[in-house]
Amino acid sequence: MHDDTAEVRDPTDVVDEYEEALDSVLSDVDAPEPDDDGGVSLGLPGLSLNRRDFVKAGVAAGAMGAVAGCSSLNGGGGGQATESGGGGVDHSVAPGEHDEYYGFWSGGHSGELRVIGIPSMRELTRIPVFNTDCASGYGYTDDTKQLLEDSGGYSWGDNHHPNLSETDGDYDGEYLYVNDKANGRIARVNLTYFETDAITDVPNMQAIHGCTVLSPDTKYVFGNGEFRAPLPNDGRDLDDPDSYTALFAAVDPESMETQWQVKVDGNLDINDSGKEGRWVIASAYNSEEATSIQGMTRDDRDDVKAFDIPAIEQAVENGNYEEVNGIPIVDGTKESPLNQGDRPIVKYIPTPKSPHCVEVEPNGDYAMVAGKLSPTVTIIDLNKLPEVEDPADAVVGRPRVGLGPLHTTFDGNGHAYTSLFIDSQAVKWDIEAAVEAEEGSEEPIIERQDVHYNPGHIQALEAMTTDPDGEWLVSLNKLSKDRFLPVGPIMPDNDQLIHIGQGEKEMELVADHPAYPEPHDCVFAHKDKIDAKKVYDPEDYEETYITEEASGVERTGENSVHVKMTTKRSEYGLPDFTVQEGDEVRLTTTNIEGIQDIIHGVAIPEHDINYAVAPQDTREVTFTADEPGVYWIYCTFFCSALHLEMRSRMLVEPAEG
Ligand code: K7E
Ligand code: CUA
Repeated sequence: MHDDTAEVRDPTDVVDEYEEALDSVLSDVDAPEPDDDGGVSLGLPGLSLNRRDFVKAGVAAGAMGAVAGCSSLNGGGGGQATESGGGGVDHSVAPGEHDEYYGFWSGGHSGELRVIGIPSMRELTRIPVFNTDCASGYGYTDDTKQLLEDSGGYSWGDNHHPNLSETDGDYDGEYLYVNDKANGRIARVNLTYFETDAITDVPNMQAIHGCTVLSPDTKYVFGNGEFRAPLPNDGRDLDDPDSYTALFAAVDPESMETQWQVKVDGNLDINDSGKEGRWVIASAYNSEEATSIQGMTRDDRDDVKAFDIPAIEQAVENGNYEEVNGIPIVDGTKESPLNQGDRPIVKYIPTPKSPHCVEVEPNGDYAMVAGKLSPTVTIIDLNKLPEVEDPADAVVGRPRVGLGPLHTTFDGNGHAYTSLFIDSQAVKWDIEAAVEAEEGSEEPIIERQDVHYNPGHIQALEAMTTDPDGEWLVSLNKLSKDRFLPVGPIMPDNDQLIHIGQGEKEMELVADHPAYPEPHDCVFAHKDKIDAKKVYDPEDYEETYITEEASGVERTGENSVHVKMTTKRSEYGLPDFTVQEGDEVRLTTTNIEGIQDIIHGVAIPEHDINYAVAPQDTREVTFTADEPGVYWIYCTFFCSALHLEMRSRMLVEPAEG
């Protein structure tokens, strides 16, 4: 397949080109204010960082695999970079002991969630969400197959932002909600059984990126439309980007039905809820409404959107919407009549530059917007937001944190920690000091910790609640490069565990944790907040519980049979059963064991079937027995000393004639 005529480019040229492109779009400390004539004035005088040198070194470290830390790049002051190697604090959990926290990691385009114990970083389980999983049987059993089918029938999803359901601003351990960026879906995971129990394909939206629940009581789950598209997207306006639309969607957390959507100017990246049930703040990077990278990065400011949820609800109630595909769509664009009065439904806050993330700090006073292409974090005062006539006046601080700020997290003691993608650092800063300080000041910076390399999200324990626990922080780094044994060209990501104490200490890098591509975000809950069941409660599912006596084959039609059988150590309720060639076989299996962790599997060779049945659980598969012959059914969970002997036979009789 090698094309000899293809030009192989010098990697150095590629880096130089990238460096130049990045340099041209990175904005200065404070993005220039737009002039009246639409031009731009100069940025803050007196704060002329030699950005080019800065960028060069950062890019070299990123693109060329240089392994040196980036501390030398930050001579500019504002906090000493720390190079620590896991010497002091012990994160190990002794054999047989439990972790203190559950960590729920999104798996990105693997489509799954991963459950990781903190502080040990041990992987406890995986929860299939948008993918299929033959160990659990997710996507193989009838109900889970139906779930994936009903939500679009896609074989994969790209999950980014896990959110735990809240009551009174604290995790209630009921559900986890996560988005599928690829197909515009939101899924719900039941934390009693650690299973996906609902997926909704949100109408009118192609990609949902930001996903958050409304604090403090999970009234809605919100999805941010990142890609602008025609509305409806049915072949109209194909190459007319000006008429494309980005939507913000509210989904009911119980029914999982979309309640309403809001049309906005520009696009929507990531979002977070204030703590009082009024504001949801969303970042954006394409106020230019462009379709090319040059266009999307042209302007030095993009509009962060503040959605006033009760005001939007009022508009819906008043019938102030158009309906598209059955969903009320409220007009939240700048020119909308709903944005002209004294209670606009969406406030637009110009923010430098292509800002990536929004995180609301634990008190609910400030939303932190990381600048991405601006080396700053913009602090929006949510208490001022209702009063100010010009939403820009709600901006109360803008510390300069470093290059490529993406995400921010909190220790609950007045500190923020921001990830710097280009600088490869976690930077700790003082929130009140940043509000006090001049715009662009580095004074609020307390400390910098090198990470390896190029962090995206950064999360501290329970940072999204009103009462974070501090102690540990995880930096989810996109690149690991030389940190692990090479495993071919696709290396794992690197989730690094950093000890932060209660914010009084220096950050200390404690552990590297390779992660299969590509986690984006994670969320942590204290173990006491999650009440996972150890065996199934038959009350919780609809299938009929099968007893040993009820095991048998029932002909339900000319070409259909219902096979019922139990599982226990170490036999199936039926040693064999007979069906006819061409029969549609509905196989219902109940695991009659009542003991934790005694799982049995049901694998049927050459029929593409395998699934797990947990204690007291009942599962069902329906398939066609289309080839006559003998098929051994065997158990796929090593359940006992007689596990290999745990087998049954399906005898498929040839059709007559
Ligand atoms: Cu920054 Cu999808 Cu939250 Cu990835 S997103 S990093
Ligand atoms: Cu049952 Cu192995």
